[in-house]
Amino acid sequence: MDSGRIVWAPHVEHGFILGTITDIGSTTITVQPTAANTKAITASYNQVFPAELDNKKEADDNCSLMYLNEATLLHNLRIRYSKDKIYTYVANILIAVNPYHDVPALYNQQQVAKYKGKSLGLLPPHCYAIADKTYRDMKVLGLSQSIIVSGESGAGKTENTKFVLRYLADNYGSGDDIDKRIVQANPLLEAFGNAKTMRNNNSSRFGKFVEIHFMKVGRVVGGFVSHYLLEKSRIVMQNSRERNYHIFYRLCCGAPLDIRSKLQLSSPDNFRYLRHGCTQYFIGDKEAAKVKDVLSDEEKGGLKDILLNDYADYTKLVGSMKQIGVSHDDMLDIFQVVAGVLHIGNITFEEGGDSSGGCIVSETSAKSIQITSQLLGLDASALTEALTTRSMRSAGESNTIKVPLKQEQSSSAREALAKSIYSRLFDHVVSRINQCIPFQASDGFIGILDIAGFEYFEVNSFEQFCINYCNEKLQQFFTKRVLREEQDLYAKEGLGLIKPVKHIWTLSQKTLLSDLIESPRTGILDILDEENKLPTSSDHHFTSVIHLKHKNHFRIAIPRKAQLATHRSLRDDEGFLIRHFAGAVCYQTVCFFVEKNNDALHNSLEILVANSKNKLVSQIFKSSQTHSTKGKLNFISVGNKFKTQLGQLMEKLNNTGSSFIRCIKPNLSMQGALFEGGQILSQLQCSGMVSVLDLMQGGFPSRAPFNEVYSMYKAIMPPKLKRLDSRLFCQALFKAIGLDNEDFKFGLTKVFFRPGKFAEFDQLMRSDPEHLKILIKKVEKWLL
Ligand code: AOV
Ligand code: MG
Repeated sequence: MDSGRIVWAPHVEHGFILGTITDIGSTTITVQPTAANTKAITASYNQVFPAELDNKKEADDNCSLMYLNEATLLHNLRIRYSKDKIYTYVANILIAVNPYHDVPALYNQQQVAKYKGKSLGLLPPHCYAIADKTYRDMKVLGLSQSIIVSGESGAGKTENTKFVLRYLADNYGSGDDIDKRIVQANPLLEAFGNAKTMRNNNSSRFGKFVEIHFMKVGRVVGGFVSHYLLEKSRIVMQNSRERNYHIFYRLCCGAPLDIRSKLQLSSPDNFRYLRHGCTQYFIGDKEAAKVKDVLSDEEKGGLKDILLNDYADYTKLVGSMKQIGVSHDDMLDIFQVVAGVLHIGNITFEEGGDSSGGCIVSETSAKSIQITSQLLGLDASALTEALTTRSMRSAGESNTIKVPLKQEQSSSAREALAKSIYSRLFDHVVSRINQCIPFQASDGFIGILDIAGFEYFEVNSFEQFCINYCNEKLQQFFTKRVLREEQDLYAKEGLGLIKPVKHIWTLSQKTLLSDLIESPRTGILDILDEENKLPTSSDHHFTSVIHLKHKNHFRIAIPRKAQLATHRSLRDDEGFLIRHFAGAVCYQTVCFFVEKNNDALHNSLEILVANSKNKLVSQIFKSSQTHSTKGKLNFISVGNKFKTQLGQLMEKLNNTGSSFIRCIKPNLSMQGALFEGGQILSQLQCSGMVSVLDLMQGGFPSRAPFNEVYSMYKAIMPPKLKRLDSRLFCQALFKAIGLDNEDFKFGLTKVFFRPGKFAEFDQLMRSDPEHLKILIKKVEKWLL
């Protein structure tokens, strides 16, 4: 890189900005930005990247740019985004930038039809193209396929998942009910598993893998949904600008009067589990008009969808349930349990006043005990007892004694009960959906994984630990597959065995997973389980054990003050820091890390609900197996269950062909046409896209089809050369001008370049007229 060259220099807000090199030091480069009134930027060598000569140039596939680096990738996305071209490829990986407004032209029926049967790359990049590729691969190779959709909250994973499902059902459906059912399962899943958060008005609070199964003839026969890690804390508590799961508001605001009165439902303001969160919801036409008038424009911005939909969505939900084949009675049974959960939340406790230190149910919530018991098929006094006492078996004695609970213990028993019922109800809803899309036999499937990407918040707890653990596994898989794809492409193009490999970070990921997280006994998951089983478990003790067992591991550290964005600094036994592939994350353990790993209710509650007279309630509790540990709480490990599920998922992924959709959130304010370069760049880094570029650098990352090269330069070439077909044209040209054989390779359809060599070649071709004349002479001579 010489002085005067146009480059991309790092910039916090925009990611990179364009400028000219003004000074080259021993370790740094100084760049004067092209934009007026902008100060010079001095950055280290590896932060400054060569820019394309034509900075308006965009490419469907980043690999056809002359310079393949994170800056040109970001810029390509930026230009395309401004034209509503939200999809872009990097080789076979699809990047999707959330447009935050409807782009009907992208998803209409003509588009669905257009992509059918077309090879990747023939048409503009699209999730339909990926869907069709997986379908054709499944048929031709006889191998099931998976599509892994990832990205941070609000990036568009769920929307893209739905587009893909609908595409497959529309183009390759059996034409009967089953296609519609697979598509209609989504509103049901979203009603129970999605909520408004600060990042996304319709945020999925669970992960899912949806399989569509096909017969040999290539028609849909059925489907299967697996789900992961529903966020349970939301059921009892939400941030003041977030909401609980949609279903609660839909029932309170949208259900017809007879259902609402049967379930004793009224305005969300009357329920403790709803009123602490964001209280805006849609009640009905008249009330909605009122709410809309009261809200400021800013508030309306974020809430518009929600305001308009709560009421209507109830009707849509009922329609979906009917369409997938859930009977009216089954639906009411489910709604009854949802209402029961809301009423549990209204049970409050106060000090008992006697010497036992125990508490009693507050007088004001006596009615809530009644309603809850009635809705959930429980005996009111048994419920009261189970919430205010705990059965203990003292050592050496066979009979159990009742120990009174303190007020806060009863409150936490109540929250545990609500969370447990709702999360098991969610399991039930998913299995109900699976019953509605059954299949006897299948010859293969396409599975779509919609799961939250890497998370890094101010305070990170068990939930982030699980999701980042999962992303660590997916990233490892991603790397492996991208490498393989590169090698496959080279083989297909006849280039022979080339290793585009940088093995280093695949290896270090492996050690993170196998040493730190998954290993038996010493891995974090097992240390955590051991802690849960102790008679007096504590977050502090758990944290100390982790630091003790992994003292010298380079991937883990004691969180130092400077590394924390938290409000207060952490002590050594209050957290641990893990260096993930996407960056270091500090996990704070003192926010119920250990408790969150336990899925079991205490014994009395467990027995109570398992014997409920409400069939659905007893059914959802019968299926779970708890194992009691001496005198202590029952324990069901959330972490190890997730590890097992993840293991099964990885096995499925390993046995299928795979495609990747990387979703990108363009800005934090959820609005269209706003491209915040800095934070998009960090998403590209976290999603492993930047590493993919690095990885490709080891091979031949820039590639251009022969006919592209032909049309780029034919105008300046002698007629003789122009008569050759495009491949021969390229060969003649390259040989004649004496390019170094190491710098490029000829495939069957494309020429492949070493990093930066395509650009050098292009510069050569476009250099001054005198030089060009010499070049043409050379070519003519060679042709003779
Ligand atoms: P997510 O699944 O990635 O977040 P969503 O798929 O729910 O994100 O997208 C968030 C919102 O962005 C949607 O509700 C739409 O309003 C909008 N959106 C996304 N993609 C498109 C698109 N292709 N066209 C139009 N609008 C779009 V989370 O579930 O929070 O991680 O947990
Ligand atoms: Mg989602």
